[in-house]
Amino acid sequence: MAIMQEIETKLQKGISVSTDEEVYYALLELVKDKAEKKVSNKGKKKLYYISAEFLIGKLLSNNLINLGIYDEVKETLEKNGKSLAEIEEIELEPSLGNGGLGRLAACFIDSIATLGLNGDGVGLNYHYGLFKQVFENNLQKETPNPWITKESWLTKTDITYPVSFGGFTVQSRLYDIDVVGYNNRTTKLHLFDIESVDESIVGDTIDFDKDDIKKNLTLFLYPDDSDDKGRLLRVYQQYFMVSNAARLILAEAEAKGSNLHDLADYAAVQINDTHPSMVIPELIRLLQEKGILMDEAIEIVSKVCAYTNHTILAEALEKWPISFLEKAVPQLMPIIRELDNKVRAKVADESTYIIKDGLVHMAHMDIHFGYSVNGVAYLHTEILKNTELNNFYKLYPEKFNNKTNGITFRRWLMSCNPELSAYITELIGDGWKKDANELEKLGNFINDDAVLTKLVDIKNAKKTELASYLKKTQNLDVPDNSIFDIQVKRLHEYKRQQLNVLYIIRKYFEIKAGKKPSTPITCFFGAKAAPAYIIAKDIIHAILCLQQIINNDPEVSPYLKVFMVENYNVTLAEKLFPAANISEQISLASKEASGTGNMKFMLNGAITLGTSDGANVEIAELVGDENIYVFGEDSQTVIDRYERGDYCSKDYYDKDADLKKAVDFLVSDEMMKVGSKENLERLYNELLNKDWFMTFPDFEDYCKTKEKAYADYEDKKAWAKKMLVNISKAGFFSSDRTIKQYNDEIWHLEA
Ligand code: GLG
Repeated sequence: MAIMQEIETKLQKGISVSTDEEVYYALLELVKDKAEKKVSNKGKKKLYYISAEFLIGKLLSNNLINLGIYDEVKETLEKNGKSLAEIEEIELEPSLGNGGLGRLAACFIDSIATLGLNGDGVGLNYHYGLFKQVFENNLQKETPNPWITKESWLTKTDITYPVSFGGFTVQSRLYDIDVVGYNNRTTKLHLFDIESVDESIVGDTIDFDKDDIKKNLTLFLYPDDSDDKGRLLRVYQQYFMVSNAARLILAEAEAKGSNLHDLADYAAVQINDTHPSMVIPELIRLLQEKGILMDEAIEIVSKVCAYTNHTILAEALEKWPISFLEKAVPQLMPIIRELDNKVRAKVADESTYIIKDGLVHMAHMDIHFGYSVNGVAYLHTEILKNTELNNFYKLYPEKFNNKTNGITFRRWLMSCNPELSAYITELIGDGWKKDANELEKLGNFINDDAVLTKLVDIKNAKKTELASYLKKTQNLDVPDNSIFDIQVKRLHEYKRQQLNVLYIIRKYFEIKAGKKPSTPITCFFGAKAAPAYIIAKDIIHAILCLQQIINNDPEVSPYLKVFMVENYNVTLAEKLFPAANISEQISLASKEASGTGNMKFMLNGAITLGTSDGANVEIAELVGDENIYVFGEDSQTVIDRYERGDYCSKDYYDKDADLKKAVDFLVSDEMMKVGSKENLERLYNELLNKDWFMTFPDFEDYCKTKEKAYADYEDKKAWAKKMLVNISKAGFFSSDRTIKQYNDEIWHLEA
């Protein structure tokens, strides 16, 4: 049947006489039908990618692309006076993740499906995603972010398990989302929920009663964990997730003929950061219930579970008080104690014990009782081996391995930048869609002026598109003839949005003093700060104040503008990456495990301005010095300075007049006029007395390197060559490559 007819059958009327909303729901159903009919890999061994977050973003376009019907649907709609872009606006984004870790999980299931591997995602069906960010008085406010409408991508299944907590039991329910691979198979995202969740306890804010677990268990993604109740709820969520996962794993293995002693032939579990770590003791517990003795159960599980570390920041390595686990999941504590005893019996190094000072160290359990430990970029894995987890590396060198992150090119090029995608295909054919390394063929056009011009044209068109989208949705007046310099990622001090802020202030003074840039500059930020992260919110405040001051200053605004886009999410990301000229990747060296935004920018022809951190290091190696702007101290220098503990930000402030002027501006009369004294003073004091993420030592080099990038931008042709090289070398960062490596080296599934 022609697509037109299929859509109209769903609508039971003509497309042209239907509303956008009706067409959206018709397309949703159509895609779900088609996805259901695709076969999935039914091989013996299956991967379970367990993750507290799957930041899937809107699914309509991506699914249409992967089903191979995107163009046809788009044209059909156009013929009937409809625009796919507008219909997409109806879809609510499932913001089921905070940032990179959650988005990575979403890219991974896309690649698992595309490669036709037998693997599913397992997580939670949060009724509200990460909060919606609203700006009021130049401050971030958090409001609830619902995404489930009566028809959605979720399909209710009959799978349900009783899950017991200390003192009560809940009944779970599994909902599935079909994940369509590119022109290939499908796989499932399994999201567990309970039916007693009560959305009516949510008002206009994200505060809610955290006591009644039956009503709030899956209500929100990561509730505010600044207080004990929020942290405790997180333990309930995590156990609920892994207990369901463990039951599903055992049931599916048994259904395929496993006697459970051979579980490792049927299942591999990837533990995405420590949030799902309790799956280890839970699997052991369930195996015991099925009659397997403790020692053997431990051995079985140790051959099934593998752990991915995503950060070296201490606060993100979860350590739960024993009292929390005793209250929420008392049935696990004897098992965790037994695991700890086993470690104590064989290992002398106390720093690796699971239970220490009343805390259960989740990562320690993963490393001792998992068969693989991986970092997410070359540098990150080296730091884990040589510094952060060195004590574990000495015990189990064979367990450690690197899997440099990747992104799905279906969403991050084909879907978000169809113009560039089509042009690439025109030049080199469409083999790159299945084998991203073929992008290298673009290198043949490095001296082809027509190609270089066209790349710039496409970039300019995407800039105009972003500008009009931001006008329409956020009423921002973005000059599209300027350099688009973009920093989008979660707000965190280690990512150093504050360093970018200090540069902008310096530039503002420079322009005021008469030194005007040849091409105007537009600095974009997009970031949510965790609701309880005070300094991060102060940084947002400073950016919004600067935006107000600079954009309204007639002397400066023709040359420099600042925009903090509201509610940065996957949907906005898809508009920002294609429009960027400069990609800001300025984390303190050693602190960003990988980054994945850096890859999305590169793939869309933005040039990286970054430190030698995370995957930036690999980007630099691939594109060469000419095609990236690297600045700042290297990771070893930073690690050594932390080790010495002698960093004093004030020394830098006293020595560098420009830096001093920029820092002082934070508490100037101009800023106080538009901002809040409390927030601005706190940020000022933090930088001057602490600056834990060492922005000051990198300030000078950052400014110098950024000026060099802006100056280079003036040579249009030379810049276009840099763009071409970046795109052509991005193939390595396809998540298809990453997933293939996970499979070849960790999971060993049959394709
Ligand atoms: C982490 C890290 C990022 C990394 C991402 C995916 O901070 O550097 O790219 O995981 O591995 N918590 C995160 O988002």
